[in-house]
Amino acid sequence: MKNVRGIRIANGVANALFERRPIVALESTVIAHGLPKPLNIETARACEQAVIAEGAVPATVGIVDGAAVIGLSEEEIEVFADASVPGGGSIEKVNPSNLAAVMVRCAWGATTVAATMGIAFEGGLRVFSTGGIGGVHRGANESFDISADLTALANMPMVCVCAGAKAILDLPKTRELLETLGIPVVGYGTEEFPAFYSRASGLEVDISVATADEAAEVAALHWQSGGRTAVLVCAPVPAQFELSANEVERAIRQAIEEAKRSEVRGKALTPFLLSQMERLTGGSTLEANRALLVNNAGVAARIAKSLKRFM
Ligand code: PSU
Ligand code: MN
Repeated sequence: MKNVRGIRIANGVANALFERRPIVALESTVIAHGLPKPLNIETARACEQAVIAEGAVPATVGIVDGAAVIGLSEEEIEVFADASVPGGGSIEKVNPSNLAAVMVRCAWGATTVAATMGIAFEGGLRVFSTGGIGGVHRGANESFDISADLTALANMPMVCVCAGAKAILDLPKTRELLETLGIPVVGYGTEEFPAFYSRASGLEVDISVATADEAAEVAALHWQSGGRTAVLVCAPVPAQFELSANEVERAIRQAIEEAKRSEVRGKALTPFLLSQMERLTGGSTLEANRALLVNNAGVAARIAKSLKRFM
């Protein structure tokens, strides 16, 4: 293990960095707070395997005993999946605003898209894969709840592979903000901004690409021409796992009502809504969530390989 300013890079990842091999960063909030047991550990393993199968190195990121780790071990990933911190304590959801606080307390923390990207970028990684990014919540004009994921995407020149923004959000407002922040939105095998559980949203992408090489080329040109932001590569959920937009929308409205009744807001809102969606759809959102996470990890690995031509 190597220590870089509070960041610990696992040996396998450090070697890959040294040898300039492709690496894909993965987040841990989806493991600890996004998916139920035992699907969370199965999915975390499947994502790492999907990266390896494409010839890249997976690096799951999380806070372990106060250290920001790039490349969690299998045992550490199990702790995130089981919420079984050695010596007790819970696993906080960590975004950039509470990251240092969790590190100072020597606690464990599951990193969101935003926190994962920050740590991974600092460690020298340039490609990251998740399920759906956070964005502008419905009712944000009252609550001001806009995910720190968007701020991170605006500030980190990395490729972020996702299945669009989570459908529980206000997708048109999220799409507007991505444009405002100067973040290129690339459709991977789609002409539309995907809607997480379903493939279409009616919203535009800046460009549609068919291959990882094309996606890598868009990112390289963005950065070579003054872009300092992330490039958002959006791969729709595999067709056989797609849910109908109508079914999803009905469940989302109920889930949001439930959140209001239970007065859930802030960091707890996204995990709450995702678990309500599972309940309201009889678990079919979970199947879609798993499928898109694994698919994205493979796409990210291919892009990481291709990006090596430019770096
Ligand atoms: N994608 C998923 N499941 C998740 C998340 C993303 O398929 O649980 C997590 C990510 O970690 C993302 C976070 O960064 O939800 C967004 O939370 P918030 O809206 O509080 O910023
Ligand atoms: Mn929020």
